[in-house]
Amino acid sequence: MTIEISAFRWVPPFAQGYVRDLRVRWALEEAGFPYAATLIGPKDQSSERYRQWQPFGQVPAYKDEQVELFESGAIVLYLARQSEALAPNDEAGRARVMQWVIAALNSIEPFAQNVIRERERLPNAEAMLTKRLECLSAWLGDKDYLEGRFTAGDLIMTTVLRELVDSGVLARYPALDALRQRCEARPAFRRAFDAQMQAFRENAPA
Ligand SMILES: N[C@@H](CCC(=O)N[C@@H](CS)C(=O)NCC(=O)O)C(=O)O
Repeated sequence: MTIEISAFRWVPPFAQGYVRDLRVRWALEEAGFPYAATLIGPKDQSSERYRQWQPFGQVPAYKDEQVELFESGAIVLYLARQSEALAPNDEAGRARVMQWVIAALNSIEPFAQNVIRERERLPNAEAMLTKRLECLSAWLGDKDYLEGRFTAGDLIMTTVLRELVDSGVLARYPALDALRQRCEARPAFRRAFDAQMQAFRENAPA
């Protein structure tokens, strides 16, 4: 299998050793899978070609004969399915590994990033969000769903996008708002929403 990943050609010294392609390189080393790194710079990051591989213009991205992927967590989970060095090969064991990967990325990393952002006076959260939503909207284009058909990716993305409705931010991205509404119109969403609300109705404090 020929594996290619993207990484930066150069970053300032404070970031060296921390760029997120490290996660993928490390997983590949644990698994013993050889790979080649395509080194990119700022021009490549914003090219149409690279955005087809990594919609946010970031590193890392991954490709082999089967798949092109972005998001370090998704790439590591994909590799973990192929190597017992990274996860047990039973369904329950794999699910528990997935939970820790998502816990690191979702329950810990955002808060770590907030602290770092404050300390290093990085662009504020709204500026970052705007940048990401623009990229997400460009990726969606005129498709109905992120992968063309409804998937768990749309499900989770919708639960995030709907948090932005009241702030008015989402209205600035009509295609994303339409995605949200398309997903929220699904009968399964409605049933889930009603079930949650019913519990609240039944248990409202007197
Ligand atoms: N959630 C992404 C984050 C990727 C990411 O933040 N990559 C940074 C390097 S560590 C990057 O490419 N930054 C440049 C940019 O955002 O333009 C992942 O885990 O793959």
